[in-house]
Amino acid sequence: MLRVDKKTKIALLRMMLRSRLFEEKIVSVYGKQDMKTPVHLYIGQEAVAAGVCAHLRREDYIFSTHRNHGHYLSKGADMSGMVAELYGRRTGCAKGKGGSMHFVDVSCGCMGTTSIVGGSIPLAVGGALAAKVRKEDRVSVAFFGDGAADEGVFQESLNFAALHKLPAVFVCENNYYATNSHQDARHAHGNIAKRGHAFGMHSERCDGNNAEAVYIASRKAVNRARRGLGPSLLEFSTYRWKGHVGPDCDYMKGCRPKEELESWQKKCPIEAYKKIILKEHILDQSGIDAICAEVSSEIEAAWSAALAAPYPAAEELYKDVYR
Ligand SMILES: Cc1ncc(C[n+]2csc(CCOP(=O)(O)OP(=O)(O)O)c2C)c(N)n1
Ligand SMILES: [Mg+2]
Repeated sequence: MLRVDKKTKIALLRMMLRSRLFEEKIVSVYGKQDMKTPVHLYIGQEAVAAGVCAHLRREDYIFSTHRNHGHYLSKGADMSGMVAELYGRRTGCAKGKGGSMHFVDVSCGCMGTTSIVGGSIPLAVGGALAAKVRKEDRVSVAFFGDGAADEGVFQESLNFAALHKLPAVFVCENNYYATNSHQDARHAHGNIAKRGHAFGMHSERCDGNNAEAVYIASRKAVNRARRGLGPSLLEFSTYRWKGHVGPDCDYMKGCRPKEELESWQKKCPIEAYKKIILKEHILDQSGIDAICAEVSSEIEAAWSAALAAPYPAAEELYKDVYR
């Protein structure tokens, strides 16, 4: 395995902690019911966003899904704009009119998210095609779930990107469920990465709860895209801890076995990585605590600013929206 340097290790841990603590804050306040947007939480999957986005430059594009918070934070989107959007405030990244599923921050390549399952995939292909046509040095990444691999547009997009050798990276986060439907009930073959081989594309499947494994697989895919070698398909095996939507766990509703959730919680990407960081003497416990404290104050500041911000004015209701 290629080595990961010390600075990158700390950056990966910080990124994962930002996603985790941000969403734990959502969980802690959601019951107050003043955050009206539905939220699809990413808790448990943080290593994927951190490991992929660690290779992306500000001008690279990402296109994301309903489960987007970790992707946006890892790509460098402004946290205050995200929190304000969750509360429907005018200072939100979509001016308070989109909510969690419609984050956008074009200034850092966060090109938008779509709640249409599979929608991020052709959009990222469009971003990659634009970069190629305009001769811009940009990589375009599509994040999507195993459920999106059910859609015909997934196959069509892989084919088009491979045919035109586009600088795209397809990142499938296989958390084994599309809402409450297990992959075994939907896919004739469980290996999604293999579908990339049908289009002659570099494809890899790896442990999505291992931040460094994600980092190393993504490095190859992003470098290939930058060097004009065409697109890659990466499948990361992972698991979401919360229900499909909302702050609660869903095993008590019979959506999946409690033991399954517990076995994945034992493989927490953040706890596993903290152990490595400590074992390799990259940081000691006080160093890790200091990162948590910094991230927590960033979160508190973003929350205070959002709650103090105004709602959009009534006369802005139809501005910036399609109707
Ligand atoms: C085209 C389309 N079909 C169905 C839905 C309803 N829906 C929303 S999320 C979801 C499951 C998506 O599963 P997956 O792609 O694996 O992402 P995950 O929620 O696991 O992150 C479904 C079926 C939708 N939004 N769009
Ligand atoms: Mg899924």
